[in-house]
Amino acid sequence: MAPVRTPAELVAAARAGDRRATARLLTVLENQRADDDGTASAIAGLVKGGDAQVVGITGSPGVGKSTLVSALIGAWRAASLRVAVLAVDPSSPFTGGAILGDRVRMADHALDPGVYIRSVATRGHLGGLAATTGAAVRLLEGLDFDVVIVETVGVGQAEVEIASLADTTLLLLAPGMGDGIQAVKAGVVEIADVYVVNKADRPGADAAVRDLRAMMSLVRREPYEWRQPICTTVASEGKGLEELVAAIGKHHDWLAGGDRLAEKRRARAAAEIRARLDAALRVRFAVPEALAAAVADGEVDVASAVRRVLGDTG
Ligand SMILES: Nc1nc2c(ncn2[C@@H]2O[C@H](COP(=O)(O)OP(=O)(O)OP(=O)(O)O)[C@@H](O)[C@H]2O)c(=O)[nH]1
Ligand SMILES: [Mg+2]
Repeated sequence: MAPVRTPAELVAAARAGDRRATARLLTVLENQRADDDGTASAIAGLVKGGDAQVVGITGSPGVGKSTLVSALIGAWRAASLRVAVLAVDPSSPFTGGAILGDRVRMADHALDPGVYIRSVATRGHLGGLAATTGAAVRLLEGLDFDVVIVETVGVGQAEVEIASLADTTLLLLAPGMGDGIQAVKAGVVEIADVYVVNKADRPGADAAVRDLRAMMSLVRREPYEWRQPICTTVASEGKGLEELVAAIGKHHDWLAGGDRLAEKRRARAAAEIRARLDAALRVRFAVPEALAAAVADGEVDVASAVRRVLGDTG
């Protein structure tokens, strides 16, 4: 049996492209309890000071996210950048069929030591996406990846959370899905930095771009604010990739100007701390069943119940 490797050994191996070591480190982070982080802290201390470009990709199921991720990996690898992908599945506590599909679509890169792909399940984890994925992103940064891609299906809270995590957030749409309208409803438009109309080989792509333009013209922007570009791609054929990569680079340059990137990093750190704090508080301050019953029966009001849980008798 192979000897157990110390965190320092694992980090050195992961930096050299050993994917099993990277996986091991991520597993340690994932399995840490909300209120206990001895080993995780040791690892965090070893991987300080990375600086990756974090790119979030969200959009409805089947819109082509994983196919685009695979194409983007190809583009960045061609530029000799090390790329890590976290495929987040917010709906499942396990890594299920959808992720299997992801693996198939990203299989081109399976043997490349400069690429690391991992599925992350967030349901059932205290703190949700921000807590689980935030730590993973930071670890990958510290392991000297140049780009960390976070793919998550655009359902519920996940797409808003991804924006707080990523430097640049891509919103993928496909023609004929009525996506433009859906996006407005969900407020996703606010969080996207780059729009991508994928499946441009299908009818309706021009209309989708027009819809997006019309929608954006309704939003007032100050001159110093970022204006989201609209890219069109055929991810399955690698079409439009160059323009998309350029748009992502441009947004990164815009962030890097002024204090915006540092501001984003601070906001990301704060979101992660809040998520973990939330989880830790829930563990520390469990709600007694008798107290819940008392509130349900109207004997105690909720505000008093909260004070009681916090041990605040004053
Ligand atoms: N015609 C066409 N098909 C595409 C394009 N991009 C992706 N597809 C196909 O669309 C299907 C879904 O692609 P995925 O990349 O798995 O989509 P996804 O958004 O990752 O899906 P989930 O992870 O399940 O939400 C696959 O069959 C792809 O081959 C495209 O540009 N044009
Ligand atoms: Mg996918």
